[in-house]
Amino acid sequence: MVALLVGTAACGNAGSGPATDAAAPSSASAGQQDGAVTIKTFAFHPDPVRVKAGTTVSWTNEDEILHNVTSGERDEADGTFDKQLDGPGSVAEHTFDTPGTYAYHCSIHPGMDGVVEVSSR
Ligand SMILES: [Cu+2]
Repeated sequence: MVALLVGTAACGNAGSGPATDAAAPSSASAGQQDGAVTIKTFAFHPDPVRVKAGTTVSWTNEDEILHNVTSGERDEADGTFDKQLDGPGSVAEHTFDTPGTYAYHCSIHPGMDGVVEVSSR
């Protein structure tokens, strides 16, 4: 079945202009990072890590021992995430949707503290 809609457009909504919701380019702009954090010799690199809202930060353990990434200041875990990294090559991820500054830490090792800085898109 074929429906023909010809010559009946009297409502005037043709030619109303191009769509205005084009997606933003996906390339990172200056000063932003891709969210890849490496854990090496009991430290997070880079620290702070700076990303845009909506970015998934990934932590990769390159040490031979167990670490974790726990959201919040040390002794004030906020419960947003708490992910274990069992050994070399283990990866944990968390997506940061809201701009802000987010502290996190490894609850096993004093001094392993990091920050994620999330900017608006
Ligand atoms: Cu640790």
